[in-house]
Amino acid sequence: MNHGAIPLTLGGDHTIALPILRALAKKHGPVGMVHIDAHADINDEMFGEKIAHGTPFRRAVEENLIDGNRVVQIGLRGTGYSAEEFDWSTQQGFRVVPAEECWYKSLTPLMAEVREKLGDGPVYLSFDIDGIDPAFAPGTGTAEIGGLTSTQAIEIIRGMRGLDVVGGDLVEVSPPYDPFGNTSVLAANLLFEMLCILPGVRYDDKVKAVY
Ligand SMILES: [Mn+2]
Repeated sequence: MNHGAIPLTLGGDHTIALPILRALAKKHGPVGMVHIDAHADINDEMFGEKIAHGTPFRRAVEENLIDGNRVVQIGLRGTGYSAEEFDWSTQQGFRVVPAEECWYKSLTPLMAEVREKLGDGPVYLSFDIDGIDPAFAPGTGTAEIGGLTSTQAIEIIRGMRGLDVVGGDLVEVSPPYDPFGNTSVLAANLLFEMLCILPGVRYDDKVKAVY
């Protein structure tokens, strides 16, 4: 951070987003965030723990690391949620986009809305691989059916080009659940896509090269 680097971090457990956001907020103040995930990760506690992979964004709001009015969560679903469970997020100003809102369509129009909501300020991108459907990304610990496609994932990341992205992560890839390595290949490609939308990176669509 002291040398002006933009962190792109690989996980592993989604808990890693919390210390990264702490460091970013020290430099930038509360940041906006695009969060792709099957789960909201806003639990107050998990198995009695305040810091776990289901709680980082509750802590991030409490510690004023993210600006709720500049947060969008995409792909939420899952068997463990009640209808009220997203009320806390919307009270913080989050735009919550459940997976159902993404089914059968391009996410390019949604990303126009996202860019408008996030505006000119600093933005963090937190990408949980389980936001994508297990058909494309089975190698994760808490797979949920009915998720995003790999092309929608690319649309989301490319749709962030032009935003002031100050950091990103790609988390919850779990090699023991990924015996054929296809989830890791997808994750690596999504990180490449992230690299291409960082401010100051020139990307040539035709030759697929980063300068
Ligand atoms: Mn997560």
